[in-house]
Amino acid sequence: MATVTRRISRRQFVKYSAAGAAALSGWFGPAAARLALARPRAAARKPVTVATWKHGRAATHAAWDVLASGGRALDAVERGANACEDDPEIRSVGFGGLLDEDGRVTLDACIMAPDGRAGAVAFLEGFRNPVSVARRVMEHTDHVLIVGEGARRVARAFGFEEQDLLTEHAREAWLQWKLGMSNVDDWLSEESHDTVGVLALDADGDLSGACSTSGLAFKIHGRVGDSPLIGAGLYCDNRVGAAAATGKGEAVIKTSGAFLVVELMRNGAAPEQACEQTLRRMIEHYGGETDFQNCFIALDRHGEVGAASLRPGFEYSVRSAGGEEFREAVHLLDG
Ligand code: SD4
Repeated sequence: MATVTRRISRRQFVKYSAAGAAALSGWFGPAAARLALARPRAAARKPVTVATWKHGRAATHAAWDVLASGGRALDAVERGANACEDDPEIRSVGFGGLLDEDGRVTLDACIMAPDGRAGAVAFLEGFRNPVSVARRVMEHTDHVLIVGEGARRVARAFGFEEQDLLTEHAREAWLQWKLGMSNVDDWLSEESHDTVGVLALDADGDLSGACSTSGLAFKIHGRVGDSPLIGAGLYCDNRVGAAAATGKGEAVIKTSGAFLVVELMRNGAAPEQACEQTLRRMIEHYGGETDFQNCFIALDRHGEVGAASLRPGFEYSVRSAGGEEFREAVHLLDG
């Protein structure tokens, strides 16, 4: 096998012009806030659940079973995330998740409850339901985030079954990636956009969220993205709303993505607008130009759902008493 020299990518980002900068800063000014308040709002509803991507359908189905029988949002989001984690065909979450550069499945996840409690695990190996381990961290410790071997110990202590999460598909994809590397390549992870973020509002009006991923495919061993970070990949405030991210985690971390979405909703933005404005902040952070995909879903306390992505192609699944819907999010950039 070829020797791979690892260097971090030195992609250059185009500097934006003074005019562009002025326009970007205008997006966040008072005018934008007034616009947000003036826009007509979609009819609200509860209970309701929303999840990222087409495979979020597995999540919203499982979450809806809980909500429709009067269950709590917290149980709904855990069950929803578990449905994706258990499915080997969903290749960036749980069992069957894509590998890191060393050929290992390492999982990140978090969960947040209506009362503000949160739990998370990162760089977890050998357990297919990291969201449930995160829930144990939340409910049985006074910590928020436990990583690596420590997270494995928590999983073992709570009786989760240890297993090999490697599937043939994931192994083949990793071998292909390895063969395609040369020793003059910069290190680049592949962008796989399959993180599942699940949000739910239950019949009592309580909100919760969960997020689960194997992270970017072929990432550097030990790399952790946004998905287990409260405020980045997920945030939930029962008085306002909840939000989750998918896409390039580094960009989400640098903009405190999910937290910003919720804060914008707190200031009057509708869920879709809050997602859009957060993505604009991300574009601004990257000097006006991005070469990756990022997406947010949001759910406010009235049951209004919204989403937005940097680029086309982000679909998400919504489930309520009105039935099941797939929607394609509005996008800010072409191609
Ligand atoms: C990460 N945000 O680890 C995750 C990857 C992702 O859809 O969302 N994929 O950066």
